[in-house]
Amino acid sequence: MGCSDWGSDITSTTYTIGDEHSSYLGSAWDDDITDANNSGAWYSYSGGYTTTGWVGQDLGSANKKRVEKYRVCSVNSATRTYDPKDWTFEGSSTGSWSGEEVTLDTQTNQSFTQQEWKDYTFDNITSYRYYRIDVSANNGDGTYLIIQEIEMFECPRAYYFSGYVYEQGLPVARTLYLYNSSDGSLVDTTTSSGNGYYYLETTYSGSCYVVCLDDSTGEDYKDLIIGTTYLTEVV
Ligand SMILES: [Ca+2]
Ligand SMILES: [Ca+2]
Repeated sequence: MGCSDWGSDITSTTYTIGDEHSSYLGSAWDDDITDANNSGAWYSYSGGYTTTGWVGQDLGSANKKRVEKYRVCSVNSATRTYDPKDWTFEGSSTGSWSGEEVTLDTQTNQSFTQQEWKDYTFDNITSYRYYRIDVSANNGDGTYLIIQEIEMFECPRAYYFSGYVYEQGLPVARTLYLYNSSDGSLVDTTTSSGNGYYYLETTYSGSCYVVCLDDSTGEDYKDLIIGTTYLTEVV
């Protein structure tokens, strides 16, 4: 996807999760892209060094992010067989990684030069608490899978839906509901009082059905035409 300004890396050593050697905890996120051997690089480990594995972030329940880009920096070593070759980048709401996770990006046959950053972007409309990169193959080494650094980014943009509702009586509290027009799932909601113009800022991008309800009566308002598809717009 395109984004005019990706903002800052959202990752942190304090959020780290995954299979890694205890000497290298958090080293995928520590901003150290130089030191390959003394905890500046992530080594996949599960009881012993492994040539496949995963590392990720638990951002916390109050800090979910809508990631649409990540970057991978190869280890600062002359040996290129350590590098990841095939992987998926996944988001999850539970962190159980038992099948509920969503694959957001898939890469195969990737190769790097020494200490090289590579950027990967994709479309994602959901904010997740958990993200990970799950590597299924390295570039041929029989012992190690090493990644020097990973970063993740949100596109700091907002979308909005706006609509006019005619008020027949005194202003009352009302709620706007946005539904995904493809699968009918509720994607956003907001409560507002007063009459006239309603404005809902949302992270949902795309087409939607919108319903506006009077909270006291449950009455819907036909000036937002029920069954009509609307589009959210970039602010
Ligand atoms: Ca970082
Ligand atoms: Ca690092």
